[in-house]
Amino acid sequence: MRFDVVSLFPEMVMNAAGYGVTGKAIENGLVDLAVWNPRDFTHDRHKTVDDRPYGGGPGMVMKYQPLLDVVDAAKLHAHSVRRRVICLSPQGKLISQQLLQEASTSEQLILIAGRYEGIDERFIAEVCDEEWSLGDYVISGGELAALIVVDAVTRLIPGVLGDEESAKQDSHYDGLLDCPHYTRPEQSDLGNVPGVLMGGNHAAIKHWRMKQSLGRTWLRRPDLLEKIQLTAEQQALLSEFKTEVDKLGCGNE
Ligand code: 4GX
Repeated sequence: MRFDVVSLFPEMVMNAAGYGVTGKAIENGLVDLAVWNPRDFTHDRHKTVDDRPYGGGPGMVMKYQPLLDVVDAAKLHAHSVRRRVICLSPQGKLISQQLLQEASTSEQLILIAGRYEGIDERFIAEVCDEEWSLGDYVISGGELAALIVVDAVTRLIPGVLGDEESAKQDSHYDGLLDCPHYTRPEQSDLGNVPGVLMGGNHAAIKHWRMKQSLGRTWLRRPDLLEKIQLTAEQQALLSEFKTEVDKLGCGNE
């Protein structure tokens, strides 16, 4: 996988991606990351990347010419077939694990991180394949959104996560929230670790974790349950969870 991020703040993207899982994946050559600054693709003395909006109003709009040239350069650099140009903006499609899963089969993702009030619409309409959004809130630039895409997609590339930490174990992989996790000490002022996790009965632990995942999803994100088809076993575990909540007023034992 090759990521090409287009940003007026290349160091912000490069630095943040250098940590942890993404940093290791880049180091090991499992993903390539390049950041392109549209300012390097301007032709005027002042390296102008923005201009006043037609029709008036506050703020500035990113000019399309430097962006167009920067995307052409990123395309030439990789000449891949399975390539997508994605603009990050609040007007976009909501980013989900499923959307990222599909994107992870691409060879090259060109991510446009805009600043200011936005980008000349002609660039978005004619050059970008898709527009993606983090959610219904506004941040100051597309860099953090692009970094989230780079991070979440990198986790899905085979070989990036070890077998142990495989993306299959992540919350949202199967459309459910994650189960609770515990580590030492076994007993503390904050409470005790659920007994089943201490017993070494792997089948019982697996069932408990699935029941917790189902239960938490039912309690916190019932909208997610409506999107998936539960197996008969999962339905039984969720019923058990609901009965326990009724009896104990909580779903934790
Ligand atoms: N999910 N922003 C982008 C500038 C902009 C506006 C329109 C292109 C078109 C955001 C989000 C987000 C703020 C980043 C506006 N660029 N990005 N920026 N929510 O709020 O992705």
